[in-house]
Amino acid sequence: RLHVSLEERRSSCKHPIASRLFDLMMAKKSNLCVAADLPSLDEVITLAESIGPKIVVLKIHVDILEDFSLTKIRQLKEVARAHEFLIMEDRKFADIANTVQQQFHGGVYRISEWADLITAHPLPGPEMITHMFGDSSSDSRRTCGCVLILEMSTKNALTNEDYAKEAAKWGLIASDIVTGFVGQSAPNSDFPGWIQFTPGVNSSSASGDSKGQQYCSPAKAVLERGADIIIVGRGLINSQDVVATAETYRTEGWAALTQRITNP
Ligand code: UP6
Repeated sequence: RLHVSLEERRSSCKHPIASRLFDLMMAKKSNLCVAADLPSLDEVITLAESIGPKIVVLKIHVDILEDFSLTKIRQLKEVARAHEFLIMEDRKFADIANTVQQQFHGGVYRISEWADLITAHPLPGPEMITHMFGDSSSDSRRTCGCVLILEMSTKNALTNEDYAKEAAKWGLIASDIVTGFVGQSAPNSDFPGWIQFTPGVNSSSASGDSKGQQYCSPAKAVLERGADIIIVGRGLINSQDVVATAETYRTEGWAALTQRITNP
């Protein structure tokens, strides 16, 4: 995967959302995902309108928004359509299938109605994922891709090498649903169609925050850790000029990805 061209990887992926993401990356010359961890959907929409052209994914946590409504999330969908990026709901599902099904499709948020990508912990086993997305006739199988959390960016995380390796195997079992993974390194058993998302990316000199988060630069994430998509949160949303900062992260991330592919 690491040194294969994006065109070739696109042809080996099994999910329409993964194909769309490869298309967006190539068209926008971007591998930037912004973590819009803001308190309101109004602010998320304003941010998305300004940085939309520079990103391929906007990642949100729907349960931290104080003004959530389906009307506003549809507005965000319109912005995503206009500026061509995907919306990832970072829900980190991790329960028995019967519960997760309800969290994904029901409740106030109705995540499956609008999310292009969701995150899930592999901890409960592969059945959680297959039941959550339903059988082959279910719409969610085509409209939403699952991103498995194989490794976390935090200090002392329990997601060690063995865990990530086992979890990657489960991902392959459900490879028509799993479009990629969140990780800090490339697992041996990944395949070209999978997309690696790496959070904990920040260009500042800080090695992390004061709460266990650990940071590395965009170049290190891509060249040393195997990131295809870099996830940047506070490094961008707290900056004075979010558009200029998005452009800097886009340029650095894309240059590193191009370098990795062309100079293995
Ligand atoms: N995130 C991580 N580490 C993980 C998984 N997810 O930081 O292992 C998510 C966080 C946050 C974003 O939930 O939304 O990525 C990182 O934000 P930051 O750049 O502001 O630290």
